[in-house]
Amino acid sequence: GKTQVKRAIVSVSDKTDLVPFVKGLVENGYEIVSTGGTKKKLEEAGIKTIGVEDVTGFPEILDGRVKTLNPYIHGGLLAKRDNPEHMKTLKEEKITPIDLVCVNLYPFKETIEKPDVTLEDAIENIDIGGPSMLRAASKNYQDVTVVYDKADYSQVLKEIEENGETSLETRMRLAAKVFRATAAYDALISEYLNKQVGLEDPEKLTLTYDLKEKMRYGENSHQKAWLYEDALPKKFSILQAEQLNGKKLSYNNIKDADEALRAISEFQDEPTVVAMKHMNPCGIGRGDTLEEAWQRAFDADPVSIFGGVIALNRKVDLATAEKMHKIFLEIIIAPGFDEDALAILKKKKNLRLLQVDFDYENEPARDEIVSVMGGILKQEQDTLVEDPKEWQVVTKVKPTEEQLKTMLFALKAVKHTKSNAIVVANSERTLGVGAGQPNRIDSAKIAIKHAGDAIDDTAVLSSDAFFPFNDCVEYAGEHGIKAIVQPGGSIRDQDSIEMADKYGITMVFTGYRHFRH
Ligand code: 93A
Repeated sequence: GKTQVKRAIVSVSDKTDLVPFVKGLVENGYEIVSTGGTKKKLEEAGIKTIGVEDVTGFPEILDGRVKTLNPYIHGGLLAKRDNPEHMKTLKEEKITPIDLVCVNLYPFKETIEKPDVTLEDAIENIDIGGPSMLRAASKNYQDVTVVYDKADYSQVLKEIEENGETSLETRMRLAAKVFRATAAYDALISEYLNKQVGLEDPEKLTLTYDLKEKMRYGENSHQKAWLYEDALPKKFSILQAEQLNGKKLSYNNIKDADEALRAISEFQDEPTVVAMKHMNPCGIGRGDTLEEAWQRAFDADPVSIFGGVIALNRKVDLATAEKMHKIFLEIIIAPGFDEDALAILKKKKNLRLLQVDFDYENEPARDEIVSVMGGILKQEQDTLVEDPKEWQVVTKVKPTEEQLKTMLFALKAVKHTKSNAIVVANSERTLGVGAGQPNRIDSAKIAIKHAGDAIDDTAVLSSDAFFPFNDCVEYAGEHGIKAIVQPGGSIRDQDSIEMADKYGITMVFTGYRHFRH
């Protein structure tokens, strides 16, 4: 048969699984060219290789910044084997064709993820020579096999063992994979550098997401689904949570858990518990202790909390755990769990326990992205912090300090409730949540009916958007509400103000709407 020697260049940063692959190449008649660290690794494993400097006739220079950037390498990669002119040139210039490239890149992502990374360190980890070889080999996939992902080592070797070469189809697939990878590599570098110089352009969209997991299914069991993770460092995120117990998170779990985490981040000063259900809070409670906060979140809606996603803003103690253990919950998210609390909660095998680093301060508020048919929408997160000093009192009755504090609490709840959103709350907890109705009065009715007898002089009603008519205020007045907080801005505001005055309600305009759809 034809025993023409083939040539591979091997230059990898991630050297796992490399040795058996290269051994296999050698056994199938390949000679190996390699760079400094790779050469060392292969020779330690008893594989003879040609140093890249012996091919280029040039030493590795500038601390390795220039090792493979050379026509003896790139000529060997880019020459078309069926082009006589190309092959003549190789002969004249004494360039040996290269048939296979095995390269993976300087670990830029891993480098910028280090907490104490310097800019200099990051820049040194921008690979130039590696992507150049990968791209050259990929452009010439007709003749060259490019192996970037170690997951492809076994298939490539198998094809070479069986047929002496890879199939054209495989080479094309590998080439396409490389261009996706090098594009993502560069996109991350650009994103990182833009952040460094504070020149982020929100209108430039770079999507640098890696597949984190193929999920069992999506929103329903007949929908396939995938989870992706952006490449930037993060802490306060469900994707960074340490799972201490329970089954894998499902698609819906991740959405609910993320929403619960966003909601709990609003409450930092006092022990607070958010119970999230189908992307709406069914109960938010606060207290002097976490146990008290839990009890109040539970009392807010003991029916809906069944199967809920719970986020707590303090380390879970035994007393709180014992109470939570009594009911069926999907997920519990907290900054930590006391050992005895964990032991109790772990008795339920399926209960998902997530420990998240509650380092909200240092977490950049990434833009939100949703898809529409044929495109995507991006917006900043609603990170607006309401300030009672900026509010406008529009009624004869003025709010008390206590009412203002409850309004702030109710607004934080309504901000994380699907529009049209109405939340009734007192100083301890939400009393009623009206979510997602296509008209505001129905949301108000749901919230007020749910609150029922719990409505007393301390109860506050909050609305995520203005009242188009005075019917919500009237309904609230009829049911004993004494304080309302809403953005204001309707052409019929005056009707609502007069209605509030009629019932002796104090009403405040914030000036900011908090739709969440
Ligand atoms: O510094 S580089 O951008 N310049 C080059 O010419 C070059 N050639 C290969 N980086 C270069 N490489 C990269 O070196 C490869 O992509 C690979 O990640 C790494 C392997 O180096 P070593 O074999 O010394 O461990």
